[in-house]
Amino acid sequence: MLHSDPNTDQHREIWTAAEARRIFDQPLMDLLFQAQTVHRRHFDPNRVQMSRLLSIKTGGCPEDCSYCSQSARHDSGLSASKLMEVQRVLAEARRARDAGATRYCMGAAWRSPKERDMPQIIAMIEGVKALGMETCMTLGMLDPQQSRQLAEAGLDYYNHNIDTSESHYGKVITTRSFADRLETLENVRKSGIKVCSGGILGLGEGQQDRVDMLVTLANLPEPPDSVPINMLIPVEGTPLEDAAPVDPIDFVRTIATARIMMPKCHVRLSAGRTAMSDEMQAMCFFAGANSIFVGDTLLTKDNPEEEADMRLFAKLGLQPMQVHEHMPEPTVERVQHDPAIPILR
Ligand code: SAM
Ligand code: DTB
Ligand code: SF4
Repeated sequence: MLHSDPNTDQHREIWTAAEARRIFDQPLMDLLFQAQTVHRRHFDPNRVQMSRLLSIKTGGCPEDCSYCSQSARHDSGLSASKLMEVQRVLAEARRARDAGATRYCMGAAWRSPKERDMPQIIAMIEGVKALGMETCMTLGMLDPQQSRQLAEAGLDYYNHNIDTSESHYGKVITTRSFADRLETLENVRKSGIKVCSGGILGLGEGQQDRVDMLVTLANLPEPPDSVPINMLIPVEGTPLEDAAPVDPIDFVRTIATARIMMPKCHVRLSAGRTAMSDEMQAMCFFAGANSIFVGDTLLTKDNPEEEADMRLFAKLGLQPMQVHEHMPEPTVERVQHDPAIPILR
């Protein structure tokens, strides 16, 4: 549905849950074709952005997210660590850059950062930027002043996931609300940092929750620049250790729907790739995913080895996306059997 925005006087798409559900429920071949068509309008379909994660402060988190290995309330066997030294972070970032990552994402198991940690955090942002990489952080909730401090330090992205639909949220996390998450996203956006926000599939949610999560993201005052779609990595000792696995086709449908609803964002095929076949990942890329985490560890759990990803990229003819790479203006051709559908090369 098109609405006019009173602030900018421009028309923008505001999605209803029913419209989004119609997209999600289409026959799979129609959904994939639509998603790939939208994808080609805005991106080179053979380029995938590569981000590298580092846990700069692991475990001991006061929040009760029922999927997470790092919550102090679950017994996942993880030992908590203090905030990492800046020089160690920079050494790791340099290694990631040399292995092809263009964005460095630093994550801390905090409810929100403390004032005393800010100088160290700022030094990490400045140091990673000096290596020529894009910077991303995920540190929990931010107030307006903290967002401004990070923006002034030059932070490019802030990751803060809404995780699931508003109605399923309370079954997964009780120590902070869905509204708290949206408030941090608003503070981040107003400070000028680009928003990275998505969620997890496999938390016991239904199809409508998946669609509703995408509706919330797409209807933010500005859609996020990056949308990570994680597949739950079941962690022993957490309440979700025995959660039912996600149907791979439903996962692909969610990626495709995200691509169609947020055409210009980077849709990241995030946690859970070690449990995905090459074929499933290929379908996710065809559905419009164009970003991944590389390196054999995410924050605390496994990710595919570098060699496995290199083999996959070679098999699929995929290339890494460079920093600030933009799509050249596409040439529009029309398919013979259906003149309404543009094909872009
Ligand atoms: N503490 C910060 C926060 O929650 O905003 C940042 C770190 S937190 C680990 C980042 C995100 O990782 C979560 O929002 C969640 O979406 C994802 N995540 C955590 N554990 C996961 C798991 N076991 N499987 C899949 N995704 C997970
Ligand atoms: C996101 O959406 N996924 C990443 C990143 N943002 C910070 C984290 C995935 C964590 C997977 C579980 C772990 O490694 O502990
Ligand atoms: Fe803490 Fe983030 Fe894990 Fe929740 S997801 S327990 S906030 S580290």
